[in-house]
Amino acid sequence: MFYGLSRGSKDDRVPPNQKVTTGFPVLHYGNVPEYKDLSQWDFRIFGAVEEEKTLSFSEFKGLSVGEVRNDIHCVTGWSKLDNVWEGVPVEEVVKLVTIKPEAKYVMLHAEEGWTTNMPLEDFMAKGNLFAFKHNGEDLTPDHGYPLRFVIPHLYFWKSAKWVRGIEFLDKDKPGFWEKNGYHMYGDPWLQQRYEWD
Ligand SMILES: Nc1nc2c(c(=O)[nH]1)N[C@H]1C(S)=C(S)[C@@H](COP(=O)(O)O)O[C@H]1N2
Ligand SMILES: [Mo]
Repeated sequence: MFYGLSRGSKDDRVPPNQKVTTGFPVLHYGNVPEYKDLSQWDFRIFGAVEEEKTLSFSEFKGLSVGEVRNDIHCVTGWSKLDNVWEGVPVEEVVKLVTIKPEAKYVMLHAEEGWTTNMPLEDFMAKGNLFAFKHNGEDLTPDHGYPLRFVIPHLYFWKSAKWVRGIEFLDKDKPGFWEKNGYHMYGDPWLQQRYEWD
């Protein structure tokens, strides 16, 4: 199991101005998607790639899985320690395409047109995965069922719920919250909460 950026003692595991919670708050913009079944669900890998690729849910489920443990840091000030996520590591998904050399950023696309952006290098970091499960249970609808991204080293808003695609970009572009004043990068240790931080 990969332990992400977890630190030795509890004190240095909690970034400045965060409070540890044992609950699991639900935060998002828009509606929780309802799925009758997953036959209409697909996952698109597109943008700066040699050939775009679309996967059905069963194809995505067939990729090799891994586990990661992380601490969640939400920009609104709560942290939740020791989460275990099970899903497909980023490298397993990315190896299905050939990324063009000009790709330097990634935009993740979720249901209802929700997006979030990050540098390619951060997206590819070891420990990131597309999760089906949290702490041994399938994701609940409000936490991102059937699939959410998990990027342990950035604020939790970059961990797209209901994720449906990866777009590779040559230039950075703001995603949904980033257009609405959140930071383009979002390092919790540097408190990069809003665009002016
Ligand atoms: N698709 C989608 N993913 C999203 C969001 C959203 O509005 N839509 N909000 C983000 C924000 S701001 C946070 S804090 C986390 C919250 O995840 P949780 O509800 O599982 O705690 O999801 C992130 N992922
Ligand atoms: Mo958030």
